[in-house]
Amino acid sequence: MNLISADAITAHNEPLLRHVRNDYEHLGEQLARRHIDIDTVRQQVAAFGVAIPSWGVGTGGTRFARFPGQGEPRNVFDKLQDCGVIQQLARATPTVSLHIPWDKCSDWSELRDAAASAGLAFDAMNSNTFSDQPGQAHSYKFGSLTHTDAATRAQAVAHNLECIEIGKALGSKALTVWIGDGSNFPGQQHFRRAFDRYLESAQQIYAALPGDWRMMLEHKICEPAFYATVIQDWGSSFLAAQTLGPKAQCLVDLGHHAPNVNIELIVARLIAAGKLAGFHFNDSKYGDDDLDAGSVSPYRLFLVFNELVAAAHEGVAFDPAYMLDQSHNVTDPIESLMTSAVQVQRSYAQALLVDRAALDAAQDANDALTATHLLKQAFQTDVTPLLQRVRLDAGGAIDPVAAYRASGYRQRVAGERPAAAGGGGGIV
Ligand code: LRH
Ligand code: MN
Ligand code: MN
Repeated sequence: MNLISADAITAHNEPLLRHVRNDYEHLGEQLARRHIDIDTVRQQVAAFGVAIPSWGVGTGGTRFARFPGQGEPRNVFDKLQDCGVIQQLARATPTVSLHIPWDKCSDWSELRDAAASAGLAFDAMNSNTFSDQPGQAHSYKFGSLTHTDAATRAQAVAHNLECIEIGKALGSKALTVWIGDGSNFPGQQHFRRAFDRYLESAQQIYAALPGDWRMMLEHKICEPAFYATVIQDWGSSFLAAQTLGPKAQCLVDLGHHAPNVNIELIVARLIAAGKLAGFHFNDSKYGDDDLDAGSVSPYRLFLVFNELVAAAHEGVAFDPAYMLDQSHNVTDPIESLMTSAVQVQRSYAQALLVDRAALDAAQDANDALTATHLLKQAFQTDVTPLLQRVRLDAGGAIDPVAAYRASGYRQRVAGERPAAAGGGGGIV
């Protein structure tokens, strides 16, 4: 695949090597004073990866307008190439998550080979029953898995089964199901019946899951249903996951909650119940804004990772799937995705620095101030040199965005890919 040359990355890194070495050594000294071994933390961070959503490499939009950038990917192969560049430079995103039918292609084994040649594998499959596709027999205007009409529900179930089949061909191990079903008027929908229909449909999908697959149920407070959404919160998601069985778990998209909801507490509850499927990382100020991870509330992202690291530290067995889910409306998506992947990695690294024994002691002693200071101490540690070292060791760029800009990749693909149409609304 036509990515960025290894020589270009080396040339970018060369003048910065000395700084990274010195800064890393200095950070190592600081951490040693806190009885933390920097190399151990580095190895843990190096083993961490977050998936790229295939739809994230195209410029996003709102329902008002979309302003495409240069060299927009034309198809799933172009998307994979862009994902390959992200992984090549930032080295934190070894997998890609596909959305069907947006990413449909005629030869899945060709796609699998293309991914391998870009150094990528496939993460969870995402189904789409929130918009109608050309030629579709039944409309999802009034719902999909929960529709009052049995034939529409059957069509939505069949689509999910097709996603599982495609995922099997690609080596995926999970299906993420998010539905927009709900209502826009009080009285429009019978709440309990709609949920029952959801369970009945979801059970059929669950029954088709291979033994080593997971079904990840993604909740969202509102949009497109602005009065009531069937799977609107982690409570509904949890009830459904419990009913379906052990392979069904709850996926937390950070933007899918009301402002001020304590997401890290939800994460803790789901871990305790053995029902945390994983994450869609993004940030928000108002709702499902799909802003870049950590761009508004990096401390909240850290607090989510603090729950994950605490649980792992305490020996809880769980295996969350990590993915970015963002809409890049005003930036080059490749730059945003690299920056966000590094931000997620940063939050993980910071959470690894929390003094767990001291925190346990402060909690037991009801010493609120010391407890919160311990979290702040970890969060306020600048782990940049550690992250740079992780990238360097893996063959990536010390400064991914600078290396990307210097490579001229966007200008190059703009010459190969015709300009995309802008105009009307749409989420991707
Ligand atoms: C819904 C959502 C869900 C979809 C994606 C495009 O808002 O977060 O994950 O699959 O956006
Ligand atoms: Mn999502
Ligand atoms: Mn969303």
